Amino acid sequence: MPHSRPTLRQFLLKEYRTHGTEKDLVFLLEDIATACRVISSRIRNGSFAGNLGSAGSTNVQGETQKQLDVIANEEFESHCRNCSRVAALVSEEVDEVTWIKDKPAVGDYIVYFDPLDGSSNLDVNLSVGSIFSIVQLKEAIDPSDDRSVLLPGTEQICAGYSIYGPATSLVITTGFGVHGFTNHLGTGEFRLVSPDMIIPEDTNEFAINASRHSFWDQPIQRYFDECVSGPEGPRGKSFNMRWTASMVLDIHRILTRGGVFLYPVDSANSAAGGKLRLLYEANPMGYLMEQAGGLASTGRGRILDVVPTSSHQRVSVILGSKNEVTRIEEYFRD
Ligand code: AHM
Ligand code: MG
Repeated sequence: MPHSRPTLRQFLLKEYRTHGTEKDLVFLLEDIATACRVISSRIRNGSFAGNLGSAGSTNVQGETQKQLDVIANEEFESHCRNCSRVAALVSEEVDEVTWIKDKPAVGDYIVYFDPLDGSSNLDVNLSVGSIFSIVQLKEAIDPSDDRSVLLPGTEQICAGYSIYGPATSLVITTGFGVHGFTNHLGTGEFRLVSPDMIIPEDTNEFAINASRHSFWDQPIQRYFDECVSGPEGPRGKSFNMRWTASMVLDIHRILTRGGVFLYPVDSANSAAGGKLRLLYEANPMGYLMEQAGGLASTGRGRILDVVPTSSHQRVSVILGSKNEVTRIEEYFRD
């Protein structure tokens, strides 16, 4: 019965009482949840509203923006602005930092987000999602300098994602485990369905875009080749492979049943630094992975320790079940 499951508000107020989660963070998370509900509805009705196609513009990464990329960005931004503690927004879809406060102070929040991840899947009616990360300022920063928002993933106090799939889900951490909610259509509430999500340490499933095999570094080729060599190969077992081209979905599957996700730097994307963005894709997913007992690595070190040098910086991403990520890191050391 849906009513036996705590709503997002009930859950967050419990976190406020037991862990001292700030009230303003509770309000901000509720506003983000509302943005996700609205984005979900806009996507479901996209064909009727005629907004599934291209927006006719490109973002700072040089990618063609979908109309729904732009719509999702507007929804995220307007709902985050409700919170009086939000000092700045960093979005995949906006070149510059969006400064909201002219005097960002200690305790204020910066929200980093990818409003519509995997949007190339929209035209073929496959699931997409939103990813977000929240950092709390430990000191006042200068809003005239966009580099002020370049803080490492270790500074995150909250991260999460939403999935617009058969159901609309919201998965969050505020540093006390990872918790999954599903939007209940009857009440309109996000309700807790997966408390304390934990990633199995071992797995026989991996996710990678195998069409890039010829571009990969040797450690990634070795890992992949061993996984597909079956019970007679060095791993002594069969592996399954899944790739949705939507990071939120691949990560959600891994959080649910284990696995490892790889989007490494390779010879074809190294000039850009990789494919996935550090501040609003790798860091939030890395934080969630660690909170669920998994690992998040570049192959050569912890993702959360990477010191950012630009807002839209890309990074090598390997995350998921602990023993697989550790193995891949060993291959890099070899
Ligand atoms: P996006 O933020 O522009 O949608 O790009 C990120 C997406 C990830 O969701 C996904 O893992 C990856 O790009 C897919 O890349 P590829 O098309 O190379 O498979
Ligand atoms: Mg993305």
